[in-house]
Amino acid sequence: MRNSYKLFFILCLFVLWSCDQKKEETVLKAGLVSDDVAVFYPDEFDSVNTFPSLAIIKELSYEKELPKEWSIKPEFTKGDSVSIVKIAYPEGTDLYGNGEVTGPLWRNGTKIKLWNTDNFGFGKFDGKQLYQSHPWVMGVRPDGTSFGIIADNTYRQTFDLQNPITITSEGPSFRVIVIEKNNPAELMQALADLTGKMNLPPLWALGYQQSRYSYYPDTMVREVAQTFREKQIPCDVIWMDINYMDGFRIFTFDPKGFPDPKKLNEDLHALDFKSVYMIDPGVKRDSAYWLYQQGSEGNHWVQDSAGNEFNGEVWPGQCAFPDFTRPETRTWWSGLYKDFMSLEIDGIWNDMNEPAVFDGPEGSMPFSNIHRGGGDLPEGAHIRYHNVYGLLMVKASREGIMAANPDLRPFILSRANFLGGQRYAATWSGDNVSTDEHMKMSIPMTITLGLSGQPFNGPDIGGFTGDSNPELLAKWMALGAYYPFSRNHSAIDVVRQEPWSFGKKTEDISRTAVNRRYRLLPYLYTLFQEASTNGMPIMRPVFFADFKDVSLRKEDQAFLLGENLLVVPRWAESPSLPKGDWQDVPFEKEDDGYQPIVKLKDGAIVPITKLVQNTEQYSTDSLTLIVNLDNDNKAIGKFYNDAGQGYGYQSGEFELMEFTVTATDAGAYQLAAEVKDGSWKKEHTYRVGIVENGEIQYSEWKKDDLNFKME
Ligand code: NBV
Repeated sequence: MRNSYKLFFILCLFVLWSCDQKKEETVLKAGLVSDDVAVFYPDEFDSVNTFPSLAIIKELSYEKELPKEWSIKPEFTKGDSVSIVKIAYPEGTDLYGNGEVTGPLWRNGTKIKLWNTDNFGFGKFDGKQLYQSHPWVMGVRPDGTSFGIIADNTYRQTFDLQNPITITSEGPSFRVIVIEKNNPAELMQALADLTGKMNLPPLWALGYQQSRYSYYPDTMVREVAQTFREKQIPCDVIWMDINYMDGFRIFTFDPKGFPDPKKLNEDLHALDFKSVYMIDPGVKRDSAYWLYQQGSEGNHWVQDSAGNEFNGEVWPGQCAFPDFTRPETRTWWSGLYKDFMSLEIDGIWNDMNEPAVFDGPEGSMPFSNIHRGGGDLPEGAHIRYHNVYGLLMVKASREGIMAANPDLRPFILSRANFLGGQRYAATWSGDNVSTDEHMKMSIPMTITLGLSGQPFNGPDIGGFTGDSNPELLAKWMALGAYYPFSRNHSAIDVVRQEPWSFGKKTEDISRTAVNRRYRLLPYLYTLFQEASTNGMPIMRPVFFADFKDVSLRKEDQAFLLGENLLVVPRWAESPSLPKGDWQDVPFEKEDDGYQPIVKLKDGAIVPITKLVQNTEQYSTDSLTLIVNLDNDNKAIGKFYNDAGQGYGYQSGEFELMEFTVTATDAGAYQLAAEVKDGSWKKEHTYRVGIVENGEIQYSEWKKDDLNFKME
């Protein structure tokens, strides 16, 4: 070999070697991003088609190498046009999560598909494919230590929860994030750090809400509102479903049924009601419709694979669909809410945003449709963006509502969403059925969404499709008082199911239930504030009361509301309840046999307030502290309070208090009410109710009288 050739050969080898070194240096396959969060990249990791993550809000850069003892390690393989991840876990681990799912709380052995689907009555695909996607599973080991797994991609994928867990995505290779924590509560907070928290909603959104598909015309809306006030059943919100629109054209009003929506909303406000209106994504393909014209001029529509406007059938007929991956389209969409909200509308309901397309494959768009992207989102096929269509829609809706009403907290309810979607909207579980089975299943469904990052959710109370009946509605209203989102809603073709629709008995049971919710508002609002700051679910599985007690791991009839209340429905069969001296709270003098047994934790205090008919009347001037003294004769509880609306709380206009009640000697108690945070210094008077053996004994606490005697 001539010398020059030799030199060239050596040079080539050197270049190859140094490239390889560089690869070694920069492409770490797994590493810690913090002490207990690891990220794993497959060999063929495809950043172009999986980044940016729409679930994760944190930059995940390696801090350290993965420690040798790290136990939950994904293994990546490629199949026939699928990317597969297998994750083995120790036997005896209990699995939870996966977002919106039918079936039990305990997820071991289940298999679901993540492909947002309009699933009427949960009847399609055996109910294993619903409206939202949460590529998230958590495992709780017998000793309570917990891990969480995020498959950080948006493609259509299945989660098969055997051992190993198999995640099969119809997309390119994606990264997997694994969290390790001491217990599931810490895991929840870590999930919220990564995917974001729900923002504190306006207080009115915590009230009981009444809906139907549809109240029409507006006189019916007024009548329903009036009836709540006459019958003294507390209620905060009336919902307007699609029939308020003119021929199902979004952002319009039916001239006959809803001739003056502003006046309607003002009248509702005069009765201290709020109004929420539905907006779907499909825009009627109608050349005479201003919104369709605007969308076409702005080039805002999702395209088919040939680059033409895609049309599909929804309520209004053939529709075009905004391409929410485009920043310009999101800005346009946001802007539409300005005039709409100026009609004194309080909240927005985004439905059908899977998106549902009646004449499309599996009830949606063809996989090959094009979303053009922009900003940091690359162009991609529908199979990539389908599962986040709803998330991007509600992100834009939220921005629009906030711009329209900068001083008010937004409230949006969305049917479709994705892991992390709690940042933008609350949710409900779609079109359930008026059966005992669906009522009971709503408990694990609500809990599971909470364990998947979405605390603000609940089902249609009474059931959406199929006729409800007096007994079912009574049971469901009694339970519904404890859902984070508490709304009665029903389909167009079923019997009416307002609380009074089935006669006095159901009405009375419903009233008692809703009364309880309103009395519990100080506690409930404190839980919402907690969820908005640290991501803790509002409705929690019973095993959160004792992470090490494995006998609680499958319990999904009873549930916890926050840390201090345990709710046991009357129909629960041999529920597994936590150990300890949980005491029944006797809310009413007489038991109607339907209200769940509500138990207060040992050593805990729950603040409640006087009964009001809506949150406009909410007052915390005089609080009742329900107290369950522990063995040391002590109890502690928290209370959060702010204006219930607006953003003053972000600059300190709130009070976060801690109450301590101590029994000093026989029958004498001391109350300490300490402001822990916030600049508010409100005057409160207190009544202390000590619960013991199903009895409650009240005592007034007068100002400057820190020691008081029980009466
Ligand atoms: O807008 C009508 C309904 C709505 O009431 C329901 O809550 C959504 O889940 N919507 C679905 C469309 C059609 C239901 C058959």
